[in-house]
Amino acid sequence: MTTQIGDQYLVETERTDPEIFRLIKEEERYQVDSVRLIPSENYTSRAVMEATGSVLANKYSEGYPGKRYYEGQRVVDQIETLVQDRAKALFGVEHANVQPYSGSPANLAVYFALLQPGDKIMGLALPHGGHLTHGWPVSATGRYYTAVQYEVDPKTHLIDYDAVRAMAKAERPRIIVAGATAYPRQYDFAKFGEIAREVDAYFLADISHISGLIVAGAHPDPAPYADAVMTTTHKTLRGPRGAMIMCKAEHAEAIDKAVFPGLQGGPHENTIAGIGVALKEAATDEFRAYGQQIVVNAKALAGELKERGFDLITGGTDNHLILIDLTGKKVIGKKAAKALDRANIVGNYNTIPFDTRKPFSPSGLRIGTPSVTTRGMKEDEMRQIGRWMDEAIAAVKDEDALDRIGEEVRDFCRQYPAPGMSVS
Ligand code: DSN
Repeated sequence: MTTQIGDQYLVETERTDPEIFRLIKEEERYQVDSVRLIPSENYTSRAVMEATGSVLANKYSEGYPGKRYYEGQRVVDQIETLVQDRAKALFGVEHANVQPYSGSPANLAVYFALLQPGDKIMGLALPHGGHLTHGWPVSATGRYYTAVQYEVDPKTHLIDYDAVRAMAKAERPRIIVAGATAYPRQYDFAKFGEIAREVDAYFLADISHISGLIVAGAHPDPAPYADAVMTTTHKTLRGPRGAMIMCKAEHAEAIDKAVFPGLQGGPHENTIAGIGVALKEAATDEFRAYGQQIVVNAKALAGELKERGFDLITGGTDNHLILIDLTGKKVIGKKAAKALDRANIVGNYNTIPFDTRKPFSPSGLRIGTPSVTTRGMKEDEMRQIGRWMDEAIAAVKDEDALDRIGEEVRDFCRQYPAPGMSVS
């Protein structure tokens, strides 16, 4: 493991804390040498990492630009305003709050802003691809609000908009949430907006997984229909770990008050600066091509897996994500995920709709193409990855075979630079 010439990254960490340095470098090596298929992960640019690790980590800035509770904000105010402006321009929204620490607190902030405790949230059920914070019972969002959960269609595994409409009419939720963590198809945001208006509910679009695709024009945009749009910033958008809430001007004050002082203290201005750098990158033609290629790659990988007899939920994908039902392969999701990891292919075990197994050992495997696309891999590489996945899952108990595949995968990965990484 060597540090490249001119690379000052972690030099001081190496000197003062060799243990942490060694572990970070080990993780860096792992990220370079593996095919990373977790659909919610990515590689940020070095510029994003630098901004996130900058002197801005030294600041406390409770409040908002022009209205802070601390002095010393003459520079920070300019940074946060610039990042807000970039978010508004990129997503075509009237207001952007760039302070949420991550997606879960951001969703909670939306509910805190727009609902009263006990009001009804209607979101996609977690085992059907939804998120904990869309009202699942173990989440605060399911404890402090009343939650009803729609499901996907039992046969097609697609969102059934007639069923969503019927549930909305019967349940009269105060807010309807669209968005998921394991749904491989596009959302009809116009229809969600229409249904929400029919029952006088707010509409929250949680675009965390797909915000980079939306920016790239590879997925329809919810902004014209939604009261609030929440995205994490580290998935397809390729920024640091954080989140943003975007909304119509009429909700701006309520959203801002909900984030601070409602739920959070001082914003992480270093992360906000990193988000700003990512938003600038996302406004380029290069990023547009990247977002389109994520989907092309997901389709290519899905095609290869289908040819090899894998059963894909909904039969394929039209976004960045593939959900595999491994029942027919007679391997449980967790065993497959662990075997793949040994072979340097990293995905995650996941429930599938109507899973008969428990969430900690479900029938499915969730993969996606944002990270491999960032490394410049295209359709041929996706087909190769599909072949290795098939081999590794067939060899689930054969450690020697998995290690041999792992070596091939490592050699392959080293041909594709991982942004921001300094190991060589
Ligand atoms: N944990 C994220 C994911 O992996 O999809 C969602 O919060």
